Amino acid sequence: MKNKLIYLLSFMTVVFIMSFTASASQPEPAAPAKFSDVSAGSWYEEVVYDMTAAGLLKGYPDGSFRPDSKISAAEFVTIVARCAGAEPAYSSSDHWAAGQLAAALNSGWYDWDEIPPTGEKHELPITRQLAVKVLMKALLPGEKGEYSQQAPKIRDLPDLDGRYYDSVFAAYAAGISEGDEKGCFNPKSGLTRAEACALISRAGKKSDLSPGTDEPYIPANPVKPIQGGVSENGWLRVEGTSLLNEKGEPAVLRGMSSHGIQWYPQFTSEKAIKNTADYGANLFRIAMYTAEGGYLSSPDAVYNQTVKAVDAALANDMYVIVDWHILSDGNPLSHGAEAEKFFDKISERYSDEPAVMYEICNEPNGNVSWDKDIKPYAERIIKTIRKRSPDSIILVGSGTWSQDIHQAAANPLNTKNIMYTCHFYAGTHGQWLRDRIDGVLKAGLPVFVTEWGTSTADGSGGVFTAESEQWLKFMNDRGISWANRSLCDKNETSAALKPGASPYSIWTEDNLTASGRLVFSHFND
Ligand code: IDC
Repeated sequence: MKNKLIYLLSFMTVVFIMSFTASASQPEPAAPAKFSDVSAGSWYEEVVYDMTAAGLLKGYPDGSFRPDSKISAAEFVTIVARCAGAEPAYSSSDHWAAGQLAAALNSGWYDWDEIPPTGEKHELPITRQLAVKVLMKALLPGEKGEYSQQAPKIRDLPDLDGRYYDSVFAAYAAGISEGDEKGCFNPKSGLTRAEACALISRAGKKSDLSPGTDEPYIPANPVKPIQGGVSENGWLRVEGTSLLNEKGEPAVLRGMSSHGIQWYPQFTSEKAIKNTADYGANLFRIAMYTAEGGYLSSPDAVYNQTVKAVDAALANDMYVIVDWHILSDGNPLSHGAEAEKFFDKISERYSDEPAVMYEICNEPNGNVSWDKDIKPYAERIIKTIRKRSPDSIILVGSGTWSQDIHQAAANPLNTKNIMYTCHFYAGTHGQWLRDRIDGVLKAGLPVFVTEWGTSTADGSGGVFTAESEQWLKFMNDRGISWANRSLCDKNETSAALKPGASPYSIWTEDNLTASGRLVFSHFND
C-alpha cells in the first residue's frame, strides 16, 4: 500500500512541476525545508510534507506551495490519470494535458461535455462534484453508496447534479469525501491544491483493486503452459488464476474468434478452422450475435449454425467458445429468458464434451451494473448450464464492453470454473487496462481475453503492431488465454484474411492480412 502511495504521489509531483515549469522556465528548485505558505498546524501540513519528505513534491520556484489556489480541470484529471497508470491517448489538441485528458475520457471517467476536448475548460477550476466523479471512477470504481444513507448527510443536495449522485454517494460511503462544517458538499465550488492532494491521497490509500497497481503481476515460478488440443488436455479446470488441464498442468488456449456468424458463416467451416490449427491455434470462438440479425431474429437457424461451427472445431481437436454475443443489447438481462433457453439446449447437447466453453455475455455496455444486472444474470445462466454440464468452463463479461473486470472482482461469483473476460483493441486500450488486469490477477481472479483486435475498438484503424506485440507479451507472460477477432475476409483491419480468401482451401501467407500474419505467428508463443 505504501508503494502505491509513493507511486501515486510521484506522479503528482511531476504534474505540479510540469504545471509551473511551463510558465517559469527556470531550473527545478530543490524542495525547501518548509514552504513559505504552508503554515504549521494547518490541516494539510502533514500530507504536503509527507510528499515533500519522500522527495515527491517540490512546490513552486519561489518556495511556495500555493495550497489555496484552485486546481484546474487539466491538472486534476492528469494527476488522477497518472495515478491510475493511464497511458496518454491520441488527441489532436496540443494542450500539455491533452493525451491524459483523452485517456481519461476514453476510460469513461467523465463525459465529453464535462471537459470538452476543444479545451475551453482545461484551465478552469474543476468543480468538486466532477473531481469526485473522476477520482472515484479512476481509483475506486467498486465503491457504492446508497441514496437513502448518504443523501441525508448532504445539506446542499439540491445543488448536486443528478449525474454525480452515484460517485458522490460512493465517496461519502467510502470516507473519501465529507461535508464542510455546515454539512454542505459545495458541489459546484472548486477545490484548492491542498484539498486535491488530501482527496487523492485518501483515495489512493484506500484503493486496492483499482488500476495502477504498483508492480506487474507475473505468476511465481512461471511454467511454460501446455498448448495442445482437447485429446491432450481433456477437461480443463480453473485453479486460482490459472487454467489447468486434466493432469493438473497449466494450459493455455490461443486462437481466433469468428466474425458475426450471421454474416460470415463460411469462415466457421471445418477447413477454415483447420487452417488456424495448422498455424498452432487450439481454440476457436463462435460469435453468435443476439441482435443485428442474429439469434433473436432466427433462433433455430442461428442455433443450427452454431452447432455446425462447434462440431467443426471439435473435428479439429480444438477448444471452442460458444459466445452469446450481446452488443447493441447492452444489458444481458434484457434477453435473459432467451439466453436461459439457448444455454440450456446447447449445454445439454454438449454435456459430455470437454472442449466446449460458454461465454454468457460478450460485452455488456451502457447503463448496466455488475452488481444489479450482470452478476444476477450470470448466476442465473451458470445455474442453467451447470444442470446439464457441471464441469464446463464459463466465461463472464463485465460492463464497458468487458473492461470493467475490476467491478466483477470486487464482487465475484462464488462458484468454480468461472473466468472473467477482458476485451481490448490494441489501438484503443493500453497500459491502464493491463494494470487493471494485473489488479484482478493479484486479487486471485482468473482472466481470459476472449476477444482482442490489432485495430482500434471499431475494428478498423492500424494495424497497431507495436501495441499488439506489447499486449501479446503481457498475456503470454501471465499465461492468459486469448482469441483474436476476427477470422473472416471483411475489408477491415481486424480481419485476418484478405478479401476473397477461400474458407474451403488451405491459406498461404499471401491470403493473410497484416493483422492475420501478426496474430497467426503468435499462436505458438
Ligand atoms: C464489429 C465488427 C464490424 C461489425 C460490427 C457490428 O468489426 O465489422 O460491423 O461489429 O456489430 C467489439 C465487439 C465486436 C465488434 C468489435 C469491433 O464485440 O462485435 O465487431 N468490437 O468493433 N467490441 C469491441 C470492439
